[in-house]
Amino acid sequence: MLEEEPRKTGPKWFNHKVKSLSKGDLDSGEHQMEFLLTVVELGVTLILIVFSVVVLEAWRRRHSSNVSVESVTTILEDPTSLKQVRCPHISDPAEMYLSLIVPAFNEEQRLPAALQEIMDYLQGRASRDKSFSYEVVIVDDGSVDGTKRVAFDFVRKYTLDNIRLIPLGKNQGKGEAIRKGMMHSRGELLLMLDADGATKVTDLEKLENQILAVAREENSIRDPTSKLVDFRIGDVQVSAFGSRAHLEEKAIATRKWYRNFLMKGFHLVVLLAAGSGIRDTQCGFKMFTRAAARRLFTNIHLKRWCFDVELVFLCKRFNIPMLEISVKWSEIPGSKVSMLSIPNMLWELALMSVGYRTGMWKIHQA
Ligand SMILES: Nc1nc2c(ncn2[C@@H]2O[C@H](COP(=O)(O)OP(=O)(O)O)[C@@H](O)[C@H]2O)c(=O)[nH]1
Ligand SMILES: [Mg+2]
Repeated sequence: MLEEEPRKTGPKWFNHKVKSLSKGDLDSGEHQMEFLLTVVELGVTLILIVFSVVVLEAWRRRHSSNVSVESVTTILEDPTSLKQVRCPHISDPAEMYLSLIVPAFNEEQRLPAALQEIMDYLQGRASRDKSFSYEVVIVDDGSVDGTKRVAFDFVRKYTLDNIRLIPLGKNQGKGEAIRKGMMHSRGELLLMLDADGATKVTDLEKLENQILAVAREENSIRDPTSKLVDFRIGDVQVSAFGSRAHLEEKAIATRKWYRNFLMKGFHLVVLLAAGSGIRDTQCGFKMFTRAAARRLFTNIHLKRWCFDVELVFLCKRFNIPMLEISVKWSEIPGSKVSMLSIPNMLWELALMSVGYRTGMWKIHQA
């Protein structure tokens, strides 16, 4: 019977291998093939590892000054007196009750209305409750429109003690802007919220009340003899994640398809990268006690859209309680998340997984 010629489909070296198989040398041919494939696999894996290590090391060097040795010397400018004011630091004791951190990138259009709503709420609350003190920290992330001017107008109107602007110079990402804002805030409680007013600012009370309840409980477990009078909310570590998970069904029906794709794909990737616990990691409305913020934001590495996932990862590492609380949410036109953000998000999550798992991203016990 005629021996069937093996099909020559591959490159020369492959056909040579196949030929050797047909000549009855099946065993040794199979072994050679396996050996070759193993070598190729090992080579590719090695190249990937070396590449990841090089990138991570470059990242670590570039950002090593972020962690703990933060630029304490950052200067704030008072647009009224034009005097320079020293920026506070998260390692200083709290000077007020609540800080609101607003990252802003090209928000000339959306910022004024959102900021006005925020200021009206804060002023109203302060006039009802004399013990309530607050500040708003706007972080301008290298905007090229009139964001800085809008922010300075508010600083002039409400004074530097109530509202301040940290300019980052060049665009660094939402995560980095929030980190900077957190690092230079004075509150016992620190809330991050978007500049477009997508969340009702009054919802902060929901997060605040739940944080207070959990913090009191944690405090009494930690020190059963302590009285509530001695208790400082900022000293207990708790985080509260605003969530739109309850709106998901309706949102899927109304949101653009790529946003749904982002959301759905994200759940899976987030689960792999940070584990379970928070259903909506990406909501731009999150509150931290000062102690929790100090620990989280002196460690965080990711600078753009996935920093929220790293926050979940770090909360778990530090055993910081995470509360997920439903908030009202309106989709405001003018979003900056686009299809182009997807590769960056995946890249950030891959970096995070490799960074922590290989120990190249160290965890500081701030
Ligand atoms: N710092 C910084 N903030 C950004 C950047 N892009 C968007 N933001 C801010 O992140 C918040 C949410 O942005 P938005 O585009 O509305 O995102 P979405 O609501 O998730 O679609 C707003 O406060 C933006 O100003 C950026 O590159 N850097
Ligand atoms: Mg938005």
